[in-house]
Amino acid sequence: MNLLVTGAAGFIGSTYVRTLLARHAPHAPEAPRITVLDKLTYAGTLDNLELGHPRLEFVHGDIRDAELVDKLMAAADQVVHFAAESHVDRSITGAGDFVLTNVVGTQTLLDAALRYRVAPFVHISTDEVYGSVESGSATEEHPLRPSSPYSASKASADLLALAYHRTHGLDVRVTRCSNNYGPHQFPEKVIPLFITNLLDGRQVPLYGEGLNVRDWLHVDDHCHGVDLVRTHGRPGEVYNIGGGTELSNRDLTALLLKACGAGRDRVRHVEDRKGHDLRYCLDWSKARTELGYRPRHDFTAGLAATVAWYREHRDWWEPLRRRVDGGHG
Ligand code: NAD
Ligand code: TDX
Repeated sequence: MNLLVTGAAGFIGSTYVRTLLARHAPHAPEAPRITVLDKLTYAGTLDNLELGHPRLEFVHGDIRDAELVDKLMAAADQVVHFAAESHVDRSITGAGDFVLTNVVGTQTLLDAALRYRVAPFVHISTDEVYGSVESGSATEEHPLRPSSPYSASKASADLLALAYHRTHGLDVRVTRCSNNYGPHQFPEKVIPLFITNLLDGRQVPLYGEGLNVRDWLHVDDHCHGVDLVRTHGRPGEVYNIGGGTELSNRDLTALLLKACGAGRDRVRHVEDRKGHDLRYCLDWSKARTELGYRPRHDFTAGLAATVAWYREHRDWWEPLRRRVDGGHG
């Protein structure tokens, strides 16, 4: 079986690929062969991938390159599509790449998948498509009310993917997950940004009052959920994948300060994010009842292990910080 995985030089995609490769012996004949397509934007790094693995091929390219995508899709049996511009703050200062990669790139992949009837096509969407959920939790039927250019581009891609199922009968499956954390996350997202700042003796920029709430999901649990959808999900269906640990940014920051042995003086209150969603919260009972999904990682232990990973892997994150520094204090 040939699996095409897009965006797997990034955080979640690379974790997914490492997990799949580790499941079998390197030369096991029944194990999937994986082709990664990644453009290596600022967010992608080959350090995330085991390049010498006999069942892994890396292709450097853009998901909008229709000729390249056609060639790869012709050789693929299944697709898991992670590639995206993924950072909300960047979409506020410039939305162009978000529309090009997240919308046009997804459509380019869907068109090619349709030509070769590649199935399933698992599309990785996000809880942000529902917009802020001020109370209760969003089921898969909740209206889509994205707030940022990022989430609007992800909602567009998500709806396009579902349209290829309704119009063409393509076996598309969509996952919408909550905020991921864990090793290998690019140090612009709140958890790795705050950890690496604290390890470097800097302050952490907390937006507004720090009262916004996120539901934290360990990246390994997310990858487990994605694979359940790939192997046991139903065509045309959406699956929410939640983490079960709701925290305000203020409370999260307090945990990170403690884990890094830093005091409250290291918090700098900065201007709030424009259009900042107050809260995300998913109802993931569909994934639980249909697929047997449940998050397995305890947040306290998972966060401690994540802090330890960043402590021990300066060689991984220092070059990435240099790519983006100037924007973060
Ligand atoms: P990431 O930014 O770490 O990685 C994205 C990868 O996509 C990078 O390797 C980048 O080089 C690649 N890429 C970007 N544009 C490309 C293009 N045009 N062609 C080919 N490759 C391209 O992102 P992530 O955090 O790993 O997120 C993966 C997916 O999960 C995204 O679709 C994101 O929207 C979704 N998601 C992420 C989270 C989260 O908490 N990180 C939560 C919900 C959903
Ligand atoms: O410097 C910061 N200070 C701060 O207070 C940053 C970067 C963030 N924050 C706050 C904003 C959010 O309320 O922390 C919270 C989390 O922010 P991000 O890490 O940027 O994540 P979020 O905006 O919630 O989006 C993430 O989850 C959903 C991913 O980046 C998306 O790709 C995913 O779709």
